[in-house]
Amino acid sequence: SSPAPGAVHLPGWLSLDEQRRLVSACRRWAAGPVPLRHTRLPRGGVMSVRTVCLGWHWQPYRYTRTADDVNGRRVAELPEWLAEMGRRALAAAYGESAAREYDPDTALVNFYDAGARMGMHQDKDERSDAPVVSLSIGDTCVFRFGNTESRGRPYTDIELASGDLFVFGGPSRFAYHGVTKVFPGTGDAATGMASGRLNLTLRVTGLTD
Ligand code: MD5
Ligand code: FE
Repeated sequence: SSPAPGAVHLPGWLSLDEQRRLVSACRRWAAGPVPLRHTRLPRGGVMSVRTVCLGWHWQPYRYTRTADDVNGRRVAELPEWLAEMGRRALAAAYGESAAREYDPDTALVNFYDAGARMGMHQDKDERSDAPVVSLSIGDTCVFRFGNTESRGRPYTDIELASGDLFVFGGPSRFAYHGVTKVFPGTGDAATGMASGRLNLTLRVTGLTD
């Protein structure tokens, strides 16, 4: 379905096997070279979500190649198979011609435990307006999809479940959004996520070294 112009939600787009492979790859990336961590915010806060990045390292509010806020190591490369999965996602959402030109260079992998949330924010550290591909695995969450003007109303609460694809393009690319709740025990342990939620986003940073 399309909850807003440029936004496309395809429930259950990932097969169980694809989910299982993504979970196991994300667990490998979580081990390093830059380990999974709670991102520190510039004003002293710490995010409840834990994150690991590929290609480029995101820290609020910029992308770097080395994780100077964690351990100083260079982030792992974004594998070509994952960029290819991003193109297949774009093909499913927008069609083949949009997909051919899509070349994501970073992935952010977010792990949510039962208490984790993500406050309303815009993703604007990228120097590109290319779409963001979002893949969810594990527990169902409430995703709050807002507007481009403010954190407040109007917004729409959408449940994102295991296997769901969401593509944010066009005017929805810079909408405020967040995760207000995770429902414990709603995932299928066969994915490899015994508890919690995993979200993987593919993005184009528009940066060059
Ligand atoms: C998540 N992650 O479920 C979400 C999925 C993040 C983040 O928000 O920044 O790591 S990505 C949702 C997204 C991306 C770009 C635009 C919009 C939503 N949007 O306009 O709603 O962990
Ligand atoms: Fe975001």
